[in-house]
Amino acid sequence: MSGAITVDVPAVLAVDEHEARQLAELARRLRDRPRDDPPAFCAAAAALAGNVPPRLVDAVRDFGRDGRSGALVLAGLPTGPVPCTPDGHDRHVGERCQLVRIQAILAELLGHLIAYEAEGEGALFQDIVPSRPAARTQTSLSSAVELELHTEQAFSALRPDHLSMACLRGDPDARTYLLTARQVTAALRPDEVAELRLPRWVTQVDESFRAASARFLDGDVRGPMPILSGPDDDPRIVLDQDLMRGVDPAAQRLLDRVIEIYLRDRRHHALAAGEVLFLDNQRVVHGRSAFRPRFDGTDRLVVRCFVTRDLRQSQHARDGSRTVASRFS
Ligand SMILES: O=C(O)CCC(=O)C(=O)O
Ligand SMILES: [Fe+2]
Repeated sequence: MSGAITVDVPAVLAVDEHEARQLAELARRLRDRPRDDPPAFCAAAAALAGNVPPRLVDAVRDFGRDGRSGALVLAGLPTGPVPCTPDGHDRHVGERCQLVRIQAILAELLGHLIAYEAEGEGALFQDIVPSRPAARTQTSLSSAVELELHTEQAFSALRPDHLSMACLRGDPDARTYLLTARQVTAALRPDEVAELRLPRWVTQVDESFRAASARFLDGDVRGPMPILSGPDDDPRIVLDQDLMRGVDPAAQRLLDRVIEIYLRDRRHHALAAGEVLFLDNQRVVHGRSAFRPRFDGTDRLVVRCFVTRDLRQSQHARDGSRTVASRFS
């Protein structure tokens, strides 16, 4: 056991009025539309990131350097006018909002925005909204069932380092669940931790990625891979409750044990309007509670984007754009 965890998960930083006004002004200066020319949009966002108030620069950069708390929330940000919540993710209403432009600028402080062909039609910003047909699926559009714990793109070597969710309209019942790798190691015996560091789990490719590509260069089943890796005092975790299986019954039992720890020890945050969450996809696994949408335009409206620390890693898969082609995922 490595002792109690003292860091709040997630850390919440309330932006003051002056900082909020400065960010709103930066968002106004980010005129490009993300879908017209994604690399130009990202370059403009990165240039504006130099003018973010220093306290927020420090918070975002510190989180990027040492993401052990797993998640950071900036609260009290201006949203600008918020459109009606659509009933699917193909309308791309979020990317036009002021809050999402602020999210883009902050994301470019943390690393580099990156998109995936199979996620939201390859757009940098994806509307995460409850959809009636997807209500019971294991996708971000679900609501009637709990979205089980996962690493974003556990199966892919090109998975994002961070993901971000900007909340335009909240739902107090929709709780984003978080469990850090350190919570896992703190709850297990040393021999169990050592076993989690062995390559004993295989992971299937997510359904949406399979739909987007006829053939994957890395095949349909990935691994065997370890669940934990990295330094003892700063472990990394890759896990997917839905898509990952142990290579034998003992490995499966250990995976089930981690899921029990998640159900017992997970922290949660219900995103509220004006909040931007950054989540460290190497150090924390996440999920979401079920909630009850009304499908009347007033449901939860969250905009998701992904960040990589090293754009070169995916250069071969992006063809000069910011979108990773599915067959490389
Ligand atoms: O909606 C949430 O809070 C989490 C959804 C999720 O896991 C995702 O979009 O990656
Ligand atoms: Fe997710």
